[in-house]
Amino acid sequence: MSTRATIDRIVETVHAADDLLVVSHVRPDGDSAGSQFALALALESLDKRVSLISRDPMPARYGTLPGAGRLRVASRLERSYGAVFVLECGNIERPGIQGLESQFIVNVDHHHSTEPFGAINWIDPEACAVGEMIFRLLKAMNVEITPDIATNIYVAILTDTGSFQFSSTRADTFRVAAELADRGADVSRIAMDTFYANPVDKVRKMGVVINAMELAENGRVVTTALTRGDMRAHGIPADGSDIEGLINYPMTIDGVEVAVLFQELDDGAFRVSLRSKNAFDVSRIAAGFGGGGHRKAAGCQLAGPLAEARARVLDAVRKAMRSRGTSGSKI
Ligand SMILES: [Mn+2]
Repeated sequence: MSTRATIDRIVETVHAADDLLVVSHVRPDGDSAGSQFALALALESLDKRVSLISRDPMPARYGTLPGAGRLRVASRLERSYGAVFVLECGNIERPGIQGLESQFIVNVDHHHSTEPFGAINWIDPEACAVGEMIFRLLKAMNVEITPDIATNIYVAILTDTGSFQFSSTRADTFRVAAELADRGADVSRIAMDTFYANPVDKVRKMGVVINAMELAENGRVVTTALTRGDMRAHGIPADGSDIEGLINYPMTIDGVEVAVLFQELDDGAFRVSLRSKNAFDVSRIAAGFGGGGHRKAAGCQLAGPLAEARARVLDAVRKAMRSRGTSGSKI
């Protein structure tokens, strides 16, 4: 089905339903939060009844976004809805919410590995953020882009493009961003609220991540870890689900092409975040361990201990690099 036809179906679905739910993935990030709030505000402007549910609470920097107050934290649906938007999720498990399977699902995502688990599936790997897709959907629905909606979509795009640095940033990205600024998104205030309002523990975690760095493959790969022991040693509460952006600083090392962060979970397993600077496709590494994501940003989960998890991932990266025979060319 063409993109146009898919969007038309989504618009029809919205018009036909009164009672809509919008969910996104566990451990919310800027794209999931901004997209959820923007869509909820837009649907409300069409006089729809809208519910917003997340399994995890919002990180503080997104909890003050317009519309965030409507969000309810829950891990189970109590009833059925006219339609349920599932935003930025690779599969039906990603929201961490029970009871989704039986709902009429509209799946909106921009990961190329996303499964078509919805009744309607709009998957656009070209989109720089789900927020960009929401922008296009609102246009198709003739919804007015208010300053509150513009703010949310701008946050989604700003964070998911790494502040307009990733290769997902196209000329169109700036056209959308420009329109959002025209519609009242305060770009400098949003940047301050998003990147200069970290809890002190988040910055301490960054210290741990930097101290734990190890280079491999002649400096082309950097691995690092956030273990429960290191967190304790630095007096950081181990509640820490918020690791958004922590992997970015190791990525700034000259010559590094791939960065891997191992975050120890309560059960001793490791959540693995992978990033790539060039054409190296980390989503294939993640997929090899049952995860997924984008070519330049992906994740998976591995059993501990850390040394073993690290060796397994490094081995997979090494094999993939050698079979590609890359020279590590920069882009
Ligand atoms: Mn995204």
